[in-house]
Amino acid sequence: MIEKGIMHYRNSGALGRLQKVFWVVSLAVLLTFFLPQRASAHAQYVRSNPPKDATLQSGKAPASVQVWFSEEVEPDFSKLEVYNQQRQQIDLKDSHVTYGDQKSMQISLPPDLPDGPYTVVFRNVSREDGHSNVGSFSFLVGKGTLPTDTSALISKLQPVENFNGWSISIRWLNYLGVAGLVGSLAFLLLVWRPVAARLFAREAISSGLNDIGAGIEKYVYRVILGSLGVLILGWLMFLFYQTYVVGGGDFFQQLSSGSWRSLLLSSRFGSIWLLRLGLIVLALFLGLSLRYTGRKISDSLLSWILLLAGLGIVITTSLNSHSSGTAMPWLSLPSDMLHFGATSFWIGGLLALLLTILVAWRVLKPGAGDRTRFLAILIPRFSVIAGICVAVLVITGSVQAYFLLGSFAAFLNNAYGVTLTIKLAVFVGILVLAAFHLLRISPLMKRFAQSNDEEQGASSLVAGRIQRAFRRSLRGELLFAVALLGVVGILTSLSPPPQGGSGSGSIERTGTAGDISYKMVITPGMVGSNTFGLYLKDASGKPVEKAENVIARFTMLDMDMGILDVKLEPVAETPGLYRATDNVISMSGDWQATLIIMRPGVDDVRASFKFVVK
Ligand code: HEM
Ligand SMILES: [Cu+2]
Repeated sequence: MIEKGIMHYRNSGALGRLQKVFWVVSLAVLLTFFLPQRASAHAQYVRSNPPKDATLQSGKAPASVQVWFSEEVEPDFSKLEVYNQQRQQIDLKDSHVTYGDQKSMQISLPPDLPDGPYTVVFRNVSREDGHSNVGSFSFLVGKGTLPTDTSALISKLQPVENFNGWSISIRWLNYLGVAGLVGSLAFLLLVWRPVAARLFAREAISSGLNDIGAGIEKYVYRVILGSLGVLILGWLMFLFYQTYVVGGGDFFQQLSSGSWRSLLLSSRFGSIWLLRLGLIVLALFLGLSLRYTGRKISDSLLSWILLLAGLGIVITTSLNSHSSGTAMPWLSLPSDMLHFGATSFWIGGLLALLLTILVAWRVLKPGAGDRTRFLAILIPRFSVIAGICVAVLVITGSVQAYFLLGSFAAFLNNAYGVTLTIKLAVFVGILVLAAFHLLRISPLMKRFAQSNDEEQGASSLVAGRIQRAFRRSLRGELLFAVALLGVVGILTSLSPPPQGGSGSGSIERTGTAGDISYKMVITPGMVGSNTFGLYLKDASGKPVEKAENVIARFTMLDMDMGILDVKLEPVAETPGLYRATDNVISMSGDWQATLIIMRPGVDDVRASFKFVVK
């Protein structure tokens, strides 16, 4: 019976419009992925001097080591250390952020360092999102082999896995608190006010409008105070959690160490934390004054200021998110703010909508048609706001995904991408329910509201049954939404996948030279010192070990700089690999490399390729 009634009044016009919107949005999303890719993630290793895996000439150990990261790092909570083959720390313990470049760190080495392999380990905390990262790389002075296992050195730095239950639940609490505060308030101001006016003007319900209004005010007030409580709890936990992240080691030991004080006073995280604390206190003050001056929330200037404070809290969340560490923060930051703002309006609004119906159902008795006419005015108004939020979420979400994933493959080939895909699946589930409310229930209620027919009118049994189904599926929608925020807590605890392209990585070329097939890797492929690794195989697939002389000859194509030869030396532990570190790449632009391979008793072979240095 319900199904039949619903099918009968199916609104195909709105559905058609929704489909068009869907295709336009999908196309827009698709197009963004054809744009060039950019690097991002936590503060990752980008390049260094000496470069990773460099082989330096005997007796030419560097006087210092410099490392560049993909994001700015917290000076007080980031460090480098350098170890020799015996795992003794040999640096001068003066590790510091490079003056004028927050993305780079330096450390000095003692003079007359003996030949041998050295390993640099780093532990940093990103200034952008507060995540910590540890890693290592090695270089070789003179002959020898590069260390292959540096895990013992890394574990000395007490790495913190950013992905853990604390991080996820703190973020979840924060999302719930902001959504409750901002969304319920926005509902009262933007949905309930006009709806109440319309109910009154059209005399849609026989009596009880004031009772409903008072009931909603009471509930929303409780939601606001409850949300503020959740926010305070979440924000205190965040401070303790971040203390643990920057210090590493044992959670409770860090709590009692008092290092949270220096974190508060000398890190970007600390400034944002204090700013947000101020906003929460302001919101609490405004909320309490609303109460004690006896004002109606829906009818007071204070409420608008409270809403602004809530949006301020939204902004502090974005400032501390991955979107503040992208290559274009001026675009991704506002986009993230809109994303989280729309989330809050929508999900907090859903909660307030459910509470409103709960209150109204107590006041409005069944059988009079009041409930039908009430919903016929309430649902469309809420749908306008929810529809705008969904559109904003899809557009800004796509912008975020473009910056943080960079390719379609990244939706599936790493934990971050898979989590985002799961989030989208939950989102689609919510959308199905929302579309059901917007396209089926809402038109039906409007239709029923216009008639007093016993079978198909405002007070009919069918109307009552559809309303019960509606309340159930609305509760389902809210549950899904709360779960979705949990998935987002997981998402923002994970590291977005590292991306290739400019800023990190290396230049790779493969090809053939006579009977030899080669693979050349230039790391980091930027102006300055580079490591050239050339791997050679003969026609039968065996590594070429007996080359007398392997030369990489470089010419700058944009400007005459002459011919620059680099002699590549065989690497003992890897047959077929020839390597050298050199700073021939002295300017950006188009370069050509010619590989010349000389073997005894065979003609020399050559191959050339071009590459671009940014
Ligand atoms: C097409 C749909 C969507 C896409 C592509 C998308 C994508 C993203 C991405 C890439 C992030 C960045 C996460 C990070 O900082 O590492 C994000 C954050 C977030 N998303 Fe979405 N999202 C979508 C829809 C939604 C929906 C429907 C909701 C909630 C109802 C939502 C809530 C959030 C929240 C709360 C954040 C965290 C913001 C922050 O920490 O600053 N998203 N989203
Ligand atoms: Cu991160």
